[in-house]
Amino acid sequence: MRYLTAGESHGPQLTAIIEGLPSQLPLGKADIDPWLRRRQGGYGRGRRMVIETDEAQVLSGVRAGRTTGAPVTLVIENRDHRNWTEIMSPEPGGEPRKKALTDARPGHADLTGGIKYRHKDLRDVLERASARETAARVAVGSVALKLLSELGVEGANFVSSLGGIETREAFSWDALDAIEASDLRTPDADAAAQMRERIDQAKRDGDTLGGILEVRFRGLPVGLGSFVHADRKLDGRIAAAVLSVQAMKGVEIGRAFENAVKPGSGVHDAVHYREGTYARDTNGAGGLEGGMTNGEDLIVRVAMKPIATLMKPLPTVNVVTHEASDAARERSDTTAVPAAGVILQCVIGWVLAEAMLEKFGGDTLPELQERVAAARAYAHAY
Ligand code: EPS
Repeated sequence: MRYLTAGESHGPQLTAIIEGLPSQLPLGKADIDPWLRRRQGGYGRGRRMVIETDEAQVLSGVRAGRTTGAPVTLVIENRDHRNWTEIMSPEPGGEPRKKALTDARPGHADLTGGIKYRHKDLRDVLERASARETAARVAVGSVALKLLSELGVEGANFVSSLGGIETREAFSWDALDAIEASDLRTPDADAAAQMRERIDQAKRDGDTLGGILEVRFRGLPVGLGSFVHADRKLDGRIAAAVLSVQAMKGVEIGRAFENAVKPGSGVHDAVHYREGTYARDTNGAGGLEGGMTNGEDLIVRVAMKPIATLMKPLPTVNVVTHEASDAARERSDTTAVPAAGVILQCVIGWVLAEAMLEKFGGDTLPELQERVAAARAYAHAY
């Protein structure tokens, strides 16, 4: 299974093509659009999210509510494009450029991207570097999550900390509704109130905030991924997917950084045999051993840096005049930490769905379901 996305932040649309999905997967807008809306949410987002009401058009590969096995094309319209038609036009001309960006923002792709692709209007960089692109990856990931749900796998994402304020309540699968209802994607109402205050303060200061996200999956069969070769290790593939999301700078499986300071006896999960199968009472490994799922919940924690566009800008250099200047101020978010969890669940879901298809194959969902059920029975009785 593979996918490609295309589209600029203020171009007409975002486009994604998914190839290799099994046929007979029930799929429609109702499986995709709620994920797009979730991605748009969260306290601290900017005005762009008021302009957009993201929804996907399904343009190929699905008939009568089921995948056919052909490539699936998804399109998300950028409503804001109507304000940018001339600026974003592919036709020659348009010099001098309107809304040209020349004061490179520290921490953004602007300066390095300008040098690499030889642009002096850094809008040619930022339009594709923008986190707007994650809308396409969420649409793609929502299809993967649908496939996983048909195979008995469920995911969750929540904000573990934001702007230095920590969620103190331990995660529970029973807290999914509370997380969903929270504009900070945390079940801890006290922490959420403090996070809102911190975001309001950052907004007043013209500043931005990062945080730590946690994504979990349960119901994964034993043995997705492999230990036999570097590029098949699932932890490496998950880390690559996570760090490919704009602003994600650190990833740990389970409590990796905490585990690093403990002796092995306090980290590794003892194995027992109970009621005719294997059991672990702890999950320090975060669901992965030897680059493979071990049947426990997958736990991935991710550090997001604060967004690079500051309303109280940092010093920079104008790439045309080479004079000192203030970094460009583009409309942006004070924080997108709650949205990031949604995006991360989608991109990790994609890696898991891909690993499912690698292990179990299948042109059709029923074949895949039969094979996953057989593998579960084998692992239980092993
Ligand atoms: C985003 C769209 C962007 C930004 C933000 C996220 O829209 P605009 O640039 O028109 O305001 O709100 O993008 C960034 C933080 C970034 O660095 O590019 C979105 O759809 O999530």
